[in-house]
Amino acid sequence: MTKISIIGAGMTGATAAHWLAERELADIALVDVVEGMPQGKALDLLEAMPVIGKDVRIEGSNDYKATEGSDIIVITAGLPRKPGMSRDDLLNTNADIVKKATEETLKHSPNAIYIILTNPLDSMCYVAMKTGGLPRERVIGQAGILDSARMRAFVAMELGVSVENIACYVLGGHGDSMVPLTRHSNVAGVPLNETMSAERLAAIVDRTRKGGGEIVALLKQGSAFYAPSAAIAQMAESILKDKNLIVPCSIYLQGEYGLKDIFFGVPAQLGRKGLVKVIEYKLNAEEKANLDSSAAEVTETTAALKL
Ligand code: TXD
Repeated sequence: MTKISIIGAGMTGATAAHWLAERELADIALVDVVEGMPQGKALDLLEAMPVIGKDVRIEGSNDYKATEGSDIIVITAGLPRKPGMSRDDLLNTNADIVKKATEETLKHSPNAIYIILTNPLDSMCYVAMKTGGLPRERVIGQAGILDSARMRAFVAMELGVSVENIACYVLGGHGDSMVPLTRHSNVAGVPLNETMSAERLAAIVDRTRKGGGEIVALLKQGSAFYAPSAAIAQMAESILKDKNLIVPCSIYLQGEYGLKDIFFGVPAQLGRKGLVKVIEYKLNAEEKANLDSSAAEVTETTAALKL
């Protein structure tokens, strides 16, 4: 049986286990530093399997040995944002956590593909890749599926159309400088800007950019977890089933989009070996300028890492 280990059994990690178990994709190990918590959540989820009719083994542990033989390692360990706190505030605390999680899991699963969630996302991907000495194909950050899904949800609400008909692409860094590409987004093939007024579209773009903060402000503690963890399940499925799904992810760029040496949100094809290919859109000058300024922010944050 294939196996997915999730490091950090908090809101995002545990909810990812839930979505993954529902898809019966792989056995699951949940690891966290809090004593008893990953064990308790894993047992509770395991006891739900007879009800939903899925044969999935789920183990919770405080020991990295539980991750032995994983095909995919998901890292959600870290501290979430508090209201008013930027993603970058979390930088070096979470870098240490991601570093340790990468080192420890690699000992038990030398060939695993890493899906990183911990914020600030693009920089944490860099930490995992550098710490593990991993090829870029095996380190993929989750942000773009979430940001694009938020935009899709807002468009669906605006137009009263099925979410399935709506394709949106949000690229760039996972921060307020993210770049919703309205020209490439569409509703059943109709360009997005032909489906609503420029004002409504601008409002949706703005809400998308601030989508994470909107939830943080509402929850008062913690940050979004349902949508981010659903995105993990979609990525894991494309990898394990070698579906070659193209979704926006944070990928280490080596010249694509004119950018180098940073993790950055771009459309990426995901298959059994992880990253198969970066898809490059033709961008106009404004789109390119927006991506460049988002890239400058990511570069600055990553440069502040004390590795
Ligand atoms: O789209 C995205 N990339 C994101 C990112 C969407 C949602 C959450 N995002 C980030 O993931 C968020 O900003 C945080 O940096 C992480 C985890 O968010 P979550 O909402 O799941 O936070 P929780 O509920 O606090 O869970 C974090 C868990 C918690 O149980 C801690 O005990 C555990 O991480 N933790 C650790 N586990 C293992 N090892 C170490 N060292 C460790 N430190 C903390």
